[in-house]
Amino acid sequence: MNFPALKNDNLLRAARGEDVDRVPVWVMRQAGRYLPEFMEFRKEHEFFEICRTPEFACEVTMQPLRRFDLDASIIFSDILVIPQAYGMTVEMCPGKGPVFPEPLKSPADLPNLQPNGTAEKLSYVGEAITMMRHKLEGKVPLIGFTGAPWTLMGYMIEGGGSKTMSKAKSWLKDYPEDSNTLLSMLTNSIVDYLEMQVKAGAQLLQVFESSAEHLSKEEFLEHCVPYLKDIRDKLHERLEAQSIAPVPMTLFAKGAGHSLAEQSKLGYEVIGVDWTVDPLEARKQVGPNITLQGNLDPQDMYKTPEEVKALVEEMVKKFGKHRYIANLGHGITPLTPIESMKVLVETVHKAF
Ligand code: 1CP
Repeated sequence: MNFPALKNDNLLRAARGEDVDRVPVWVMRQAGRYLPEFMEFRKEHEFFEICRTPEFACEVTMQPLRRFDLDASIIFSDILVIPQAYGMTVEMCPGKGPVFPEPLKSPADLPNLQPNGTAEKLSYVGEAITMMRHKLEGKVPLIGFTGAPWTLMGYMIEGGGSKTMSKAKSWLKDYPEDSNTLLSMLTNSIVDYLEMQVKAGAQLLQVFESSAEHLSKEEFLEHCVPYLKDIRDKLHERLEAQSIAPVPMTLFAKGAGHSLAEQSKLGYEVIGVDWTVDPLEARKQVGPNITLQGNLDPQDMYKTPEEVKALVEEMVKKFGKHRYIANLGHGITPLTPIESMKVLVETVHKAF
């Protein structure tokens, strides 16, 4: 595709276990609601209009990079574009988050889903990725992403965010075969979607299993892990068959700190951890050949700059310079002071 040469490859080197000049840092949801320029942009444009218009998606992806010395960009989109591609309506309600007016009520609704051609229907994400690679001029790598099967299933059944994912969890128990059908359907679509993102220019892929937090360890191992492994293995097979080099992959299973050893065996180069996990314990669980990403509590960003600095210093010291990508333990929240982002990024960079 003839993209501009990469100038700062610390993120990719960290993911591959190579030496870095400085610890790379980026922030989940780094584009978005805590930035006044994003809020201004949102006044003019509906959320999914931004996702579907490559120029707009690139503008919003660029916003945090103009303010902070970040080591990665992540393409602006949402995990819920896959359910949309299946024909489900998803509305983004300001202050409330995503809403599905017609969620899946029972397995009888499954035949209404239209999984064929998901990657083609989401070609606008690929166009945004390709455009962004050029606009970045090689400044930092570009991350592509997807929701993981269980997390997407949860939203499709609950009809939006949920404190408990209780309806979706009932499906796992009451309709095990239909749940497997849905999770497998999503797995196949995700592989197609990620393949398309790599071809479009994504340089690292993050898989968000954000709703793992609602499952027990046993449930996570049964309903998430096999599909997460499939995604990685099938994507690699697919790329290899076309002689396309694979890109590093990150698995972020929020609330699954109970299964880091199991996660480390799935073939992902990077494992993201939330703030409930102690960095030293995480390293013990995943061993030396995995890169860890995380894990400041997003709530800590509301503390004073001095406190944020001290917490970040402690975090980076515990993770160490090698095989580490600094991040929050989940997405940045809307009222976070901008100053905290500056302190986070600067403190990480000064650490070693
Ligand atoms: O900057 C970036 O990180 C890229 C953009 C991005 C990403 C990676 C957005 C934009 N969403 C996501 C992923 C995403 N979306 C996840 C996985 C990460 C996570 O766990 O936070 C999830 C669960 C969603 C679903 C979603 N979309 C929620 C959560 C709802 C809930 O309570 O469960 C919300 C609030 C959204 C809306 C959204 N997505 C992104 C932004 C900037 C926003 C705010 C919407 C707005 O502008 O009105």
